[in-house]
Amino acid sequence: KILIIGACGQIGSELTYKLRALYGDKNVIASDISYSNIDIVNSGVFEIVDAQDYAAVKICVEKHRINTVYLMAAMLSATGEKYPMKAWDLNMNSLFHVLNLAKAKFIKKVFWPSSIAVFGSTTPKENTPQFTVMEPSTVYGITKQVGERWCEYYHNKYGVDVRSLRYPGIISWKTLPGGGTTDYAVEIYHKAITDKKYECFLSENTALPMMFMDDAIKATVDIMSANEKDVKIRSSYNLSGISFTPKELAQSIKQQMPEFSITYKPDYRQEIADSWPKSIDDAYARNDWKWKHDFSLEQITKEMLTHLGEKYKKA
Ligand code: VAH
Repeated sequence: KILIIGACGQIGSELTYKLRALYGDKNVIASDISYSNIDIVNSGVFEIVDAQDYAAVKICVEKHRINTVYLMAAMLSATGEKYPMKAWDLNMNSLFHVLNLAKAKFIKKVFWPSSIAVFGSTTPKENTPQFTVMEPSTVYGITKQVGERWCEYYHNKYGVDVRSLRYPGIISWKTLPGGGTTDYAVEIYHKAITDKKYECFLSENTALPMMFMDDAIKATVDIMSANEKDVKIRSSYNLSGISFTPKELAQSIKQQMPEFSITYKPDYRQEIADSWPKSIDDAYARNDWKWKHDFSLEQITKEMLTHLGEKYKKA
């Protein structure tokens, strides 16, 4: 059976829906620190689990006979800069607990998300390679960089089957993201529907690697169902979909909503975004386990405006 830790979050919630559809509701246990996503809580087996409490995680694993854990709980880049030690504690303690449960053979397989935030301002910014200089300048990026090293260590030293992806910014409509720097690319669609205008907290030419949620979920399911020997990189795989600037994103919205307008008011998140790559080279993922993305910016904008339009009409 599968346990998703952080199932109420932006990615965790959509992973829960997808994995339940693939493996059956009863075989996927959703858990989080609170009942913060009522749809997830009410749509299947749900447990309150504090990812920083080893005993709590172990009890849930044993109670439900879990063999695979998706650890999706984390504090993201923007919030992590406000609470550095909380970000370090949550992101690292939760990872150690799951890796140690795998080392002790309580679970067989682990998915742990890394991020393009592992890269810093000394990393080549265009088509950032899989192996390159990584000097992250955010606490979140530091936790992802060191988490990758620990995943690789537990795999090489103890044979733990842990698999990881360096997610870019992820765009989705079902669940709001929390505390990320790329969240502007989600907020903008909500504001386009409700206000027909958006004040962007990044400058207009800030290019960032992005991906539609369906592509991120596909990559996650694909790497977790790949043959163990095909997952050659056990730190974390570069993963890419598309890249765009807030200006290009606003243009794609204007094509479908001519009355939409955008203004720019960069805040403390600009410095975070400026330290990240503009685009990512994910050739290793494409070669090792046949990754490829599907959604273009135009398709993402169509999906987002259609679904959010319906969502707000019902609200
Ligand atoms: C963040 N959405 O903004 C996350 C992600 C690459 C960005 O790690 O912090």
